[in-house]
Amino acid sequence: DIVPIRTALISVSDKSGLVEFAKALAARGTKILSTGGSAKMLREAGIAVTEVSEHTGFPEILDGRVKTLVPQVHGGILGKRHDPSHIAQMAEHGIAPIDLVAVNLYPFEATVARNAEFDDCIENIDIGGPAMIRSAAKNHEGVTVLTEPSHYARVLEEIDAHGGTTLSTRRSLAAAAYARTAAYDSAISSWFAAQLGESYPDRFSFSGAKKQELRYGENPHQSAAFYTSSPARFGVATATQHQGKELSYNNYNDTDAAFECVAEFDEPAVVIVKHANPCGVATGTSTAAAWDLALACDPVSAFGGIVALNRTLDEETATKIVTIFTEVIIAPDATEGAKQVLAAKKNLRLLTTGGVPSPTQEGMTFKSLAGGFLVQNRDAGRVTAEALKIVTQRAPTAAELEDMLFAFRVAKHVKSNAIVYTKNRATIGVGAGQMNRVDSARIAAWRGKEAKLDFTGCAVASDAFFPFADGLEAAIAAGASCVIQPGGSIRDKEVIEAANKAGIAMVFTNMRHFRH
Ligand code: 93A
Repeated sequence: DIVPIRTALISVSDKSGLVEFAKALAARGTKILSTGGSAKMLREAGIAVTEVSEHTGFPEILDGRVKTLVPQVHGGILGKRHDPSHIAQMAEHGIAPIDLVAVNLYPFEATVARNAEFDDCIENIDIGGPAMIRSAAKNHEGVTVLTEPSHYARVLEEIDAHGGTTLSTRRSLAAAAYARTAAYDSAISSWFAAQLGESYPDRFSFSGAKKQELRYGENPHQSAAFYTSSPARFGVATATQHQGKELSYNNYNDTDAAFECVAEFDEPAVVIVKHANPCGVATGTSTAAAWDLALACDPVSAFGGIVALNRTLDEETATKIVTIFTEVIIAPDATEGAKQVLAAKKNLRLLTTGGVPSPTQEGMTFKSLAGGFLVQNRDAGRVTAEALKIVTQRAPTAAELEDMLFAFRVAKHVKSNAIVYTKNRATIGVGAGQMNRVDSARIAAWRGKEAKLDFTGCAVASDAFFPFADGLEAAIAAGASCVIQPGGSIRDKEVIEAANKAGIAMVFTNMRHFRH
């Protein structure tokens, strides 16, 4: 099953390693066919090369849009090497076999990443390249296909060892080839959907570039990797790591949750996350002030947590954070002073993202199921003061309104059932991931009171409506004076009556934020 490489077709946009590879092939007696730019580079390096246009007798036309889309190329790649009829037809039409195809594609993803104009992106959609890659991969029985520079050394080693490539290598390269063209087309379709101004779950296709192989997954016996996808969003995908060991799967998940939550706030804010749930969120006049309040919410859980800031990490805040064991700090940027403070903590990881993402940016999220995955638009919903409907006899004060909106924004980032108590734009109790709302209301208050926090006159947010009055009553018993919740339960009347009876203010958002 060894196939010697007599003729190779080289057409690459990423020209790294190209000259060395072609030189090595030529030295082993391979005839090299190549397209315009690739041929020019090889010729300048003193390598004997035949232009594809010369080989086919057909010039590159339409500004290079048609270079290799001709029968001499595709017939040469696709013809079966051991089929007498194919051999006869190739001879009849003067088509010579091509044994190796080294093609990498127009840099569509990189063009999108640099925010190029629409027409520029369109021009960078490669047609001939994927066609050759797919042809060569289909006919891997007789053809070797290389789709990235890292494949060059592997193939050369095999040629030296066996005088050609083995079937198992050709099959493995064919699989890599189809993975590449699939990812390429997905990148194009995702970009196209985004150009239309909306994201469409009904035509979702995942395209990701592997950013990092992870040490393991959620548990040590699972393997894992981090893929990034477009369009870009400030966060773990754009982050630069300044110190500490590699982030793990769980670190990435938690760090993402923390940064997405902190991005909700306009004023300086700090979020501390444990197991993808915030255990302390606060805003303040500075991030240092916000840190104190966020930590006070639940200092027990904050141990070994992930800290996110929506401002540049400064020295004062860094000095405070390092007093407790912290896994990761993520911020748009960090001052030199802050970096120096963290440098003493070798295991603490610092990530800077270059910016804060917009909470209302469109995008997709997905969740895997056995045998498939669910796709939806990301929760870009954002309740404003104007959208609130006061449903109780007592109207909230301006300060209560502010606190309620803050609480509801936090609740959006807490696993359901979510109940969030806040005071002065800082959380004082977070109830997450319970199977009923009344337990969430009780647990959050119990936790806050363990931390010696005063609940009198606090605000409470619920991510979804109270199905019964009991959850609300638990919040009132804890000390809440105002409540923000979506409303919409068939028992809303009972719930409103319980609020009126206690003399508290309640507003409906008409938007819920489940996060399961
Ligand atoms: O414009 S294309 O879609 N039409 C083609 O016929 C074609 N043939 C090769 N793009 C085509 N290519 C691509 O050109 C290759 O995939 C490669 O990325 C690039 C190499 O061009 P050059 O050798 O001129 O730099």
